[in-house]
Amino acid sequence: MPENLELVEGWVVNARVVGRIAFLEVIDDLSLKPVTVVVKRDEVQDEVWKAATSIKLGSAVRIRGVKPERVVSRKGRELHARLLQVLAEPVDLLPIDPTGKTPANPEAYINYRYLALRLPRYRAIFLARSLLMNLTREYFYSRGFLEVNTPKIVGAGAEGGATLFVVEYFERKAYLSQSPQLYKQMLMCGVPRVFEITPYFRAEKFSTVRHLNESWGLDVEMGFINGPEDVMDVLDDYIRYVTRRINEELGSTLREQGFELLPPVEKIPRYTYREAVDILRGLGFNVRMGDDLDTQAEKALGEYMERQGVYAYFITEYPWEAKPFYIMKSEGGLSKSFDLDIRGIEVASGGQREHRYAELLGNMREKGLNVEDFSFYLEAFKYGMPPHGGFGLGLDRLLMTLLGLPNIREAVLFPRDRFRLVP
Ligand code: AMO
Repeated sequence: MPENLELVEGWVVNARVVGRIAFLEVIDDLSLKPVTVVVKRDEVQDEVWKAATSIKLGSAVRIRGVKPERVVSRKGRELHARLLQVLAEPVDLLPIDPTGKTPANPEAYINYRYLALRLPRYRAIFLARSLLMNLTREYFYSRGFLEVNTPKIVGAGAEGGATLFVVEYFERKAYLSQSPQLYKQMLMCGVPRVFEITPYFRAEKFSTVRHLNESWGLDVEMGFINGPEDVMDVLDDYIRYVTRRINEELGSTLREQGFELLPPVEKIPRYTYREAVDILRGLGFNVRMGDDLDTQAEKALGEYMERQGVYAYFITEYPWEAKPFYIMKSEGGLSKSFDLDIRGIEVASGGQREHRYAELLGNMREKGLNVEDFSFYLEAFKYGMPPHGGFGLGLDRLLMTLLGLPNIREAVLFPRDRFRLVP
């Protein structure tokens, strides 16, 4: 084999022959643009020319060749082939056009995600997702948070019984974890700051563009806080960090692909629930104090904020009755809670927790919970549990709002919804 040959391995997404030259576009590494492989009749042996001119789109190939001194291809990378090996040919019609010219049925992009990943749009989404995960780890790791992994098969749920998936666990009934809530709080009795990147399993019967039955979240919990503001400060800084870094690292790529990438976020404004209700009433919504804000109201509030140039905002001090038992009460029936909304979609929620044993028991009884089911959790509140708080953030939703995706299913490789269990 001649010296100094470069190697390209990947899939042929486009091919054409012009006289005595064949051009193959091959997607090889994680870049969005293919490398143009130029095969010249006079530079290669007969079988290479034959393979290049009869190649089936979608084939997996291994090519060796030389890089030209001057690149002519507008896509920026070029290789002049010497050797070409077809490793695998499609044996059926491709359900997604590899050239991207003919759009497929929208379901095909989910059913054949691996083929969709050969297209620049889907590569870009999942490059952004991978970067988001990395930045998230890096952010919390470098700020003294312990990364933890809590059980996903559990004996009790924190977010309401109706949305638990039941699992057969030998002679007993168990559930898939809705969130690490109970465990991350218990850990506050031993370490000051934790985070977890985790799946949430929720048996919600919704069929919306923002709900999945298996979604991925970022859970954060911090001890020794002075109030929910300390937690919001961290979440605010994290959002500023990831929006800035994603803009720096993938901004032009994502915009080129047509995504309406969220610009770097500045300090996130905080509105109380009462203020949000007043704004909504001003917009003609009939919201009663105490109501949770529904999707329509959230959306309208998002549009209102966007008109003021605000994409991300906190809504604080929800009525306690609209919040889970673990959230600390505050005066006037309110709570030390917050939600973070981006572009009119709830992306995170959290708050200060009730860390006092007696008050926590009271909260649980008020919400009608069977205290015995939670005794393992309550134990941790007997041995010096400090004031603490945290949040849970939907990473799929964050990616969706960052890129302006119309549907959360686009942000997940193999989404799980009520009707979708395969692939
Ligand atoms: P919550 O139930 O609000 O809070 O969930 C936190 C965030 O997770 C995301 N999320 C979902 N994303 C997609 N599909 C779903 N079905 C789904 N459910 C939730 C949302 C939501 O804001 N334990 C608390 C958090 C805390 O207080 O620390 C909790 O689970 O973006």
